[in-house]
Amino acid sequence: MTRIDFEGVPTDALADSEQVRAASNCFVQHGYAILDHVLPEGTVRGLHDEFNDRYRDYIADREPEDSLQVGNKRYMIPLHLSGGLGAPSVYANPYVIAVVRQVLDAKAVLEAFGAIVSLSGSEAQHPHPDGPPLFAAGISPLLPSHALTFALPLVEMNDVSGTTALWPGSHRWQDFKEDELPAPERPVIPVGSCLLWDFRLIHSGAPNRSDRPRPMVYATYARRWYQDPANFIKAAQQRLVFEPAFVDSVPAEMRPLFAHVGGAFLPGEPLRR
Ligand SMILES: O=C(O)CCC(=O)C(=O)O
Repeated sequence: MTRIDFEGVPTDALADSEQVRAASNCFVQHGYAILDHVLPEGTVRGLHDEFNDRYRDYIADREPEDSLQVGNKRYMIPLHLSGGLGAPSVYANPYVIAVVRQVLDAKAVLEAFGAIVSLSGSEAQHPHPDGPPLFAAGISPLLPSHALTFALPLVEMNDVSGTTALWPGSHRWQDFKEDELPAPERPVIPVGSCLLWDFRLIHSGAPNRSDRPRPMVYATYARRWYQDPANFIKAAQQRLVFEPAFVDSVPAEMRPLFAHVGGAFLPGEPLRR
């Protein structure tokens, strides 16, 4: 599997860097990108502690009203955009955003933010894409990406804790039969690395055979006109959770990520008429 190492890569002029170009090419061609060293290991260990502390009520085999069960012993929960988990280095990591802006659009938005918790003993998910085809199954695989999932594991993802199994290239498939799929790729994602996959890519959370939960922070980045139609199906689920004061803390160059939010930080550009 292709991996791109961002250790020590300066964050200015990232769009022109060979690393961002390589990650974007891999994403467009294979439907995924693995980015190593996007955050220091110690920072992510701190995020894990914070998660265990702030979200301890969610680390259980039950579905709270604001959460969604996404498999056996596996839950998608909202994360409040505050504290370390809500820091710009997480929701707007410069390396990740540089790739997002190349593979989606310079005006891509943060559509949803939360965590997926795979509890000890969770079973494999059914292989799935994150959303239905755009327009039609014949057209969707031909199009550029419209949305992607960012996954930042808070513990190493491997054969024991479980990883996200991927079927590279499947974002270009018109259809698939679960029982005819080839063997997937099962990347090890160390603490401090992350995984991006196209919303159309077939993937599956692998079983957690360890004795502890395996949480991952996730974000959905999307073209501004797209709203995930599949993963927010309960009234109490919220895509983004933040206090009004959060708005002022968003770095200016990251404000376009919130351009779709009610009372948007940035107006859209008017059409020339
Ligand atoms: O748990 C994982 O590794 C992936 C979860 C996932 O793909 C999903 O819930 O859609």
